[in-house]
Amino acid sequence: MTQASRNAPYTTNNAGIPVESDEHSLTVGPDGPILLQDHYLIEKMAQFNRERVPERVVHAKGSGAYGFFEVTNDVSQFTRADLFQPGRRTEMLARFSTVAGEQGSPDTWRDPRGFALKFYTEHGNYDLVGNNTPVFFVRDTIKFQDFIRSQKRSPVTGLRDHDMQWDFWTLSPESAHQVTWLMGDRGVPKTYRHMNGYGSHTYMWINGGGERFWVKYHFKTDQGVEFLTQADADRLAGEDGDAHRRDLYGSIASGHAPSWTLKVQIMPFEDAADYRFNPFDLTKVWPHGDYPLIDVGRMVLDRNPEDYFVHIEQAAFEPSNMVPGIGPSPDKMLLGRLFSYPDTHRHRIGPNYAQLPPNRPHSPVNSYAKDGAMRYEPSRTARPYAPNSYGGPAAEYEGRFGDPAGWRTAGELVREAYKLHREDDDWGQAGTMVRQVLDDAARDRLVDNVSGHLKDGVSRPVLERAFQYWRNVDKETGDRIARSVGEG
Ligand code: HDE
Repeated sequence: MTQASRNAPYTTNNAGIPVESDEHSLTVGPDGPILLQDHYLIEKMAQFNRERVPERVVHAKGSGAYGFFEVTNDVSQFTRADLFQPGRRTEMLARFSTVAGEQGSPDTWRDPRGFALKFYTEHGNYDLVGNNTPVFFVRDTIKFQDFIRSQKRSPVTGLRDHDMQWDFWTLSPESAHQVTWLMGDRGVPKTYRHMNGYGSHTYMWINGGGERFWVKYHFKTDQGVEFLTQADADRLAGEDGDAHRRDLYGSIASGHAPSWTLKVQIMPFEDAADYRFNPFDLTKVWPHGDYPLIDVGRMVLDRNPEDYFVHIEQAAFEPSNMVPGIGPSPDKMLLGRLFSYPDTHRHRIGPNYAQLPPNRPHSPVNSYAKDGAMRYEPSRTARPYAPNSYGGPAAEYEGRFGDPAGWRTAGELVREAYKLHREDDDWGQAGTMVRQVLDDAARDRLVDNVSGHLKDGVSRPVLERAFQYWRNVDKETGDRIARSVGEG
């Protein structure tokens, strides 16, 4: 079939030059040697060998879509951030992911799910990079790398290893709250559409008058929270490793755009110092009775990316992308993340990753950055330095975008745990969840999931610690798990 008869565009090489064939290499006679001058053949092979960028070191398997966020409730008394002003509608990108699995791993492995959002606001990109759980396994950045390695593959066997996982968790009691979430129903959402998203950390909001507030984000799925049992998850992992990716893409393609309702908890700035829990400790939640949920708006994902690699594999989310009216908090995990994400993007994608389609702001970029590999946008000024007297961009933050985020602090340089607040401990909120949030059936599934996980390759000394870990969370639950696994 000729190209003309197929009414298709003619094939070119990467330089736009029409090519003669995708069937036959250039040879001397039909049976002769291939010629080095077959530039197109060489381009095809060389391009193929360079198609991979390093996968994300965590959250490698994921799926994403574009959409919009629209404000439905006036929260301008708490923040001046453009995207949260009444009447605002902001284009956005979301990516959902598992944590420990590689790119080819099944979507239905038991794991927290990444819930990464990029809002293309009038004042630059705002990235809120959360999970489907409101807490995390550790509370100090310095332990994150070790935690992740305990969840991934053994350097000896190349296999994932439950003994490594429980060895780390039982030596890190601060993990108990998140492990309770992980081993419960939230550990395997039915689809990406049937899970909530959380900013997890405490952040700062600043209003137009410069007043500061602490804030936690809750994205409640409008599809309802639904989960898979371990048996269903295991079956699907075998039948269709891309079940969640297929569901998200298919539901958007068929016009069933998933949506989430954003609510926030607001803590007055002055409350933090004396709150009963450390409000910046990422292993803790703020009970809703203390700080009720306030409606903000609605997030809708209604557009699939036209090219998965360009828009999702190269998407670069960074918690450090905070726009005027939003800032960090003293949460040690959040502060560590502010460095890590841009660092990983520069390594994984290159110094000019912010110019790629999913990462490019929809608002003007007037930075003095220039050159570097794969640079695409021209410099905005003939004078690539500040200050300059030739009309180049000038930082005049105070005048137009209000007070920057910040807080007063002082102290000796130490390596110590957070100071405890009066109800801080490692087990209390996990125990409250087991006893007051889970119903009997959910508790039964938690016991089954933990027991099943412990029976699969966890050594005796670690097992004993695991039984005590769960007894510390809730005595009865710990006893049930120990009986089910077989206490030594
Ligand atoms: Fe991440 N995390 N993280 N993480 N994380 C990454 O950045 C990191 C943490 C989360 O869909 C990496 O682009 C540190 C908490 C999501 O592209 C890396 C710490 C939460 C995604 C990184 C944490 C997250 C990542 C690897 C401890 C929920 C995927 C690839 C301080 C609140 C984003 C990348 C996407 C990805 C660092 C802990 C969520 C290595 C240092 C807590 C959703 O930079």
